[in-house]
Amino acid sequence: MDLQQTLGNRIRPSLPGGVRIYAMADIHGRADLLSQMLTVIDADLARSRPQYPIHVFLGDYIDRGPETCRTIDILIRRSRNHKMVFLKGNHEEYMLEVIRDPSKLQEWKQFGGLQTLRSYGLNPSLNPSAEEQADLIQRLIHTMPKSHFQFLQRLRPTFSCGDFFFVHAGVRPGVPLNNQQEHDLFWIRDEFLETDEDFGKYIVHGHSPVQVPDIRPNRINIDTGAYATGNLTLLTIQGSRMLAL
Ligand SMILES: [Mn+2]
Repeated sequence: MDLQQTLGNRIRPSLPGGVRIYAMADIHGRADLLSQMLTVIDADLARSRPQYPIHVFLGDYIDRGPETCRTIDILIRRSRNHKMVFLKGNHEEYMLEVIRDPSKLQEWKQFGGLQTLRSYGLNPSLNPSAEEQADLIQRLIHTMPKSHFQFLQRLRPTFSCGDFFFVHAGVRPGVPLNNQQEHDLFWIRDEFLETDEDFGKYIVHGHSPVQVPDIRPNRINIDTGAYATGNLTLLTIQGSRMLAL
């Protein structure tokens, strides 16, 4: 892709020397695609031998796809010997919300929570009563490995490196990057997607599926709807070069 053409007169964003970032968004339980991509990264690491490789995941690891549990396992295991940054998506925020308040279970099911429950071996009935809902969440809490809870609780809202700013959904126009509300960072769509405001950093995000990575003067969207399309995009950034695969 020709970023320079897209950028016009804006300055090309760049990373500090030696840093190579591998970014992925919206895995949504597709552990199969994640594993494939990690193999691609391993080959790239062996070939390019960057000084400071960093994996950045833009959130929405869970729901919709069939393998939430295995997805989180793979990420936790790999983070033991790789530098990895895990951002929070709206789905993880909602799951933590359901654990606090089981009455939100019905709504969670509407955006793919059922697949998450199933991946942990739970099988709720079609219309569970309030009592069943509370019981189900209790069972989820007991079934989920502690490490998975920690993973969910430690997710960060944003990550910034050099001229790049990584976030799940986007940022609110007109608000400085260091003063954004979490709800916007995890959920925002139109107000962010429609603006060409220069945010001071180049925004790398997911959350709003596109057919191919959408590169704009102020942002790049790498959510290619993996759970439905089978296309998980890997964005590699080094210096001021970006490569989407
Ligand atoms: Mn999302």
